Amino acid sequence: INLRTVYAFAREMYPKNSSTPVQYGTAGFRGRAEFLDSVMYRMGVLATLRSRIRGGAVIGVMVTASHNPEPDNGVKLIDPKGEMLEASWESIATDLANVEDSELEAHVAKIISDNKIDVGSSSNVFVGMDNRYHSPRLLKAVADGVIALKGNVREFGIVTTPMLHFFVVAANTRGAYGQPTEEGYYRKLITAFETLRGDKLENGNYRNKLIFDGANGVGARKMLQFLKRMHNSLQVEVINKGDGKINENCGADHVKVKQAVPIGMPIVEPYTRCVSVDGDADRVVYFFTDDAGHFRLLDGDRIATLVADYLMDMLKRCDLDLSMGLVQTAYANGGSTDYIANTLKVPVACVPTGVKHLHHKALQYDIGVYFEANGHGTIIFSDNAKCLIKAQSETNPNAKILLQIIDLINETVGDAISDMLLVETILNSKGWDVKDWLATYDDLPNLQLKIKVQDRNVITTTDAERVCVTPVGLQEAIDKVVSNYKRGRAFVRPSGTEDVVRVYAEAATKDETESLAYEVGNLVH
Ligand code: 16G
Ligand code: ZN
Repeated sequence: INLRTVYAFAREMYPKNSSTPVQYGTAGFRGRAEFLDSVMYRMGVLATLRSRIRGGAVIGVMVTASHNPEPDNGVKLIDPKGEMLEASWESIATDLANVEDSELEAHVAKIISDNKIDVGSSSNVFVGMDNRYHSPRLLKAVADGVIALKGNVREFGIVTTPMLHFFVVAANTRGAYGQPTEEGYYRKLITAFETLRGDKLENGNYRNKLIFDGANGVGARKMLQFLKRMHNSLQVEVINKGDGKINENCGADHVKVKQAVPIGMPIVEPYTRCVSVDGDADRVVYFFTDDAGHFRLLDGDRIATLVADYLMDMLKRCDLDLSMGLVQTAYANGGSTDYIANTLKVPVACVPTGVKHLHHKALQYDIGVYFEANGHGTIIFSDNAKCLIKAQSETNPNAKILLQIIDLINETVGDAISDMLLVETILNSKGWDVKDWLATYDDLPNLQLKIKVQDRNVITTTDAERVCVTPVGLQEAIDKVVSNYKRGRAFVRPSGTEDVVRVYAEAATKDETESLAYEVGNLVH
């Protein structure tokens, strides 16, 4: 390998055009697309080196800015087991993205020698992108980074983030997880879903019909592909298919944060199940309008509790004694946490924001259910759990069902469509509609604020972001305010994806929640 090529490519095609430092954050690099070409190219380089360090295992690179507005784009790396890039490599990624073009050659050489990378060994990188108009250009930059270091690159074109995770794991497990192709992905999920559903398309209060808000993103396209291949097992009306701007007034983030229906909603009967995903389809929330015309949200906490309840029941029916735990973040509604601890009686853990933290904690259980309130999450089963369930399925029909449930779940990362098919399966099996689901517990009113400050990093936190360490005195002031509110809870944390500080508040009533949020917000200014 001639590292001069790495520099030559960079200088000719992907020169660094911004002096503002960038940081590999909660979900990789994000920002305005016009400043990302050099970052993408360098991440192609980095993925190639990372694959070599991991003995040639496939590394994924996804070009997307998820729920961000259309002018933004971003990139995240996927490790061989489908997990987010190992934390210790985040700083390597940050440093590489920030060096000047003239230092690039020497910097790459240093990464190679520091990590004792055999540059002659094989390297394999999968790349995918969302449907933003600048994604193809940026994807080419990633691919060129791989080529510059003589790695093998396989381009999957427009795919959801969870599909790319699926392909990476499928390839690295040599097909044991599924085939690393788009058809392989559809086949695995649809087969499991339709086997579970059988010919019982409706049951009790459950109706086989829903509205799907695709956020004008990849999720819309892929849902349509699912429907083409399904045998009418689910009737889905897809809205925000891609004619409008990605995530604009639609999608899971809009619905969750604004607590309002997306643009483009058809007129439907009250209590019609509606689903929103985000721009790269790794988040999902449900919502509906009741007969008084009120918007009602069923968010990630609801999905987690529904799934945990169902799995607990299945384990009993399978006569299996496996440990199960539920992982949340500080954004989980206090109502859900109480319900999990007191009614479901499932151990519940709280970790910092970001899928990698939730995933990591969930690995500690035989069955780990993790969801962020924003709808990002999945369920993971340990090898031990899978073995025991498989053995039990020889004699126990419920264990057979559980095996199909495992196939339906994309364990590699939160997958909006897979999560949705799971929720549909559970609601159908319980004979529930959204009203029954919402009745399981009451959410506390809650509110989030964004506050612009000079330097958001002066705020540091501990205890899963629930307690501020700096600036000194801030936490005491928050505690004092919170103590005046019935069922009050509030925290502040610097965002990992935007240049703002976020405030979260919940309390017994809507008015109190608003006043608590603004009081805490004022402490931050
Ligand atoms: C990223 C995270 C998401 C988290 C969000 C918080 C991943 C793949 N994505 O989108 O899980 O909820 O950041 O954003 O980890 P914030 O730090 O701006 O509040
Ligand atoms: Zn996303």
